[in-house]
Amino acid sequence: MKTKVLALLVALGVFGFVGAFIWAALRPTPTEIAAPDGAEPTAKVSEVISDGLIGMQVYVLGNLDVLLEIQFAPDANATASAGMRPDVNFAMLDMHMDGFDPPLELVGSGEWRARLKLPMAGRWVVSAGFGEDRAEVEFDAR
Ligand SMILES: [Cu+2]
Repeated sequence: MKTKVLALLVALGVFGFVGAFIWAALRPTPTEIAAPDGAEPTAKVSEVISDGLIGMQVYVLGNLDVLLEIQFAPDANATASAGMRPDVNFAMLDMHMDGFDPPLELVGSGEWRARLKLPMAGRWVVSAGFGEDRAEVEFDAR
């Protein structure tokens, strides 16, 4: 009787172990937050700021969804490092609306990404950098 229970427990353990691997292989992958394949950014900028080179690409995806990609390559003598989160600000042009700083996801060394929904359509400007030292680019949101 004892061996039967033991055999059952071992069988369940093996089943669970194998099951975990099957689940790992079959589970749905998280929705890829990436630019549409081969799509050109709606707006982009590449600018030398005092700490290095900063690049931004804005993809307007429709339905007020926007994908922002940022790359920061610090100079050798920069005070900002590639792992330092840049300050980002989205603001509307010609409107007295509060700007906002979206959550950023670190996707690589000095590479950041934000996916967000803007509160309204129109002309926006996004800036990124460190303190007052930043690059900016305008785009139309729809
Ligand atoms: Cu507005």
